[in-house]
Amino acid sequence: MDFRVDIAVLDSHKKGSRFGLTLHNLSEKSYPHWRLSFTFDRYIDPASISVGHITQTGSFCTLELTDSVLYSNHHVYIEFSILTAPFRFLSDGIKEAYLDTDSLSRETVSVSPIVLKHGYDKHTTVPNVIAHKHQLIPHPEQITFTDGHFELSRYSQISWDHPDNKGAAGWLQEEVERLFAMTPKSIGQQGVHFKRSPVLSSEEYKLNISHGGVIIEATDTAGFIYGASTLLQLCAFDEARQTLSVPFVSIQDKPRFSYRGVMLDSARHFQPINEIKRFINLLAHYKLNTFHWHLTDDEGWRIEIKALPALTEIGAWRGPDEVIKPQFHHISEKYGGYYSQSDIKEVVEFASARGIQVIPEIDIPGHCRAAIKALPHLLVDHEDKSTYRSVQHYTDNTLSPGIAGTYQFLDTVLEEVAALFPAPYLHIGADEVPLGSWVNSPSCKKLMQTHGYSSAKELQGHLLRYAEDKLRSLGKRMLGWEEAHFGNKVSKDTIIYSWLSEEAAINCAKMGYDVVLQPGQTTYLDMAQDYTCEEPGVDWASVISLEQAYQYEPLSDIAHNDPVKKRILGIQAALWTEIITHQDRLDYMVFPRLLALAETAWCHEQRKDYPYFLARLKPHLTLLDRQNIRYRHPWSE
Ligand code: TNX
Repeated sequence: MDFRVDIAVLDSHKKGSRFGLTLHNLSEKSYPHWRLSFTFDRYIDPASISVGHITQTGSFCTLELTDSVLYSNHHVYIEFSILTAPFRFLSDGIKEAYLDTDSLSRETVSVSPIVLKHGYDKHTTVPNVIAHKHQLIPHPEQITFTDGHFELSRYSQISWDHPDNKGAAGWLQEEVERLFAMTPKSIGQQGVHFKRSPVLSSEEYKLNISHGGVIIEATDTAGFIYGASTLLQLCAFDEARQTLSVPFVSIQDKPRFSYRGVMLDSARHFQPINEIKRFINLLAHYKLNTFHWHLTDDEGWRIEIKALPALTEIGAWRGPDEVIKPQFHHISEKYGGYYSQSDIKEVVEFASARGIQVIPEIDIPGHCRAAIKALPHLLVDHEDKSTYRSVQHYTDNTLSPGIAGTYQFLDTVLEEVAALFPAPYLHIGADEVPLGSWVNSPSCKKLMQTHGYSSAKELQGHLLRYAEDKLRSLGKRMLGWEEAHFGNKVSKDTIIYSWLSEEAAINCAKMGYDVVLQPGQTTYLDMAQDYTCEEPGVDWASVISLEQAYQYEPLSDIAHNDPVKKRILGIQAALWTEIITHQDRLDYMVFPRLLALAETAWCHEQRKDYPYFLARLKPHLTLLDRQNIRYRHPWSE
């Protein structure tokens, strides 16, 4: 490449760092007029730049210098500062860069790894363990092994006693084929029988393996899927004989929490539908029952809304020549994508066949930049002179509760989304509304006067109550991040997802809200996994090692008999995707930490044991290998 950018931390302390940036022109030509664009996660203090001028929208920065020729085989050097915590990881640096000049078409600029001042350099090791004879994750409630093995071959039969069990039986067959390249032919001999057992509760299952074969008992699809997923984990494949050997065992099993979720952000980076289905299929193996789909954010709108096509025509794409400028990665090209309504139906059906409900999230009133850019005629409050900057450095990402267009947008979007997803829930976001929003908007001031509101937070409550009523009329219960109760307007029907801390969850539970726990410090899979600077990830909430993920115990400070605990519906892991550029990176961040969290979601505290988990994980890795899951190896140096 003809151009290169180097960046180094010059000075760093708790509340800020200074950087030196060098742009090298390695070509034989000089450029009198040029502009460098690059992505950088933190907000650059505009007053701190040594020469020139930087503009920043989200992570997208553009640097311009007046009267500065970029001479052939020379460089330009600038300095700037941030006012936030020090950089610890190499991935904290400049992600990508390109150069615009008068005479050249856009040129990609290579980016050298950042030179850190206080990078992490402490590698932690996972204790070595002896592999256990079985690799079951999550661990079943009751399990008794007896001597002997049953053999499954391609002549085994998978049968069922009720048409409703057929889906799970089909899934087992598909997974045997996918994992072991072996197709049970359903021709005649004894094998696996799916038996309906109405005495069991929802999601509960029994698995019995003896001389007579395998019997899976359950009362609903989820229970049968869990029985089948346990069976798959018990299979030892004999390559030479092309058989699966399963030990004689008797298992009775049911979940600890009724809500066991994973949130995936498809807005910051987009995952094609086949990756979404692969991900959902894996959730079924770990007995997780909810896929929370974060479909909209500042950086992209990912769900087709037929009545508002601009949302995806404009809002689903970003790039140097698009309405929405590049962010994070893939910056010199048009990047994005969206799920058509038929894609969504396909995903919902796929998930439901695996006992998984899909809950969509439409994030309002903050995190709405893509929608606002796509529908300015509806969503821009032209008189609003408020100034704010969101956590992710946007100054124009908040819906206005003071204009009619906002309500028209909400009605249309919520009606279409509610009709697409059968789950009785819809997540409305409500997180991180920037301070300062709406305070200089005449229409918002008027709304405040009409209702006697005294703070802008009440406007957020006003809008969310509208959304809640609308959702109720559509037969849905509203879910929201912990800020959803701000302004004290939504009803106690709303379910709160706490993410900032456990205290927030306790407070909300005490106020009478049902809560789902998703604390950043233990369940955020975009957090780095170790204290070394090469580790991908962020650390604003914490570094989360496998052990920390495993040891998470929801509301551990509260007594078991405290009624507040009854308000906890369950736990959820979250994958925000600012740094998840492709599937291998997703795998690396998710596995095996998700297995640790899945065990907490399924197993009671008394049955959890980290060394025992590791002993099961060790042989389990072979199963991940079989599926080409690019997990972070717990024992590799
Ligand atoms: C906080 S958790 C966010 C997300 C970011 C995430 C990055 C929450 C409700 N908001 O918008 O992607 O941090 O870790």
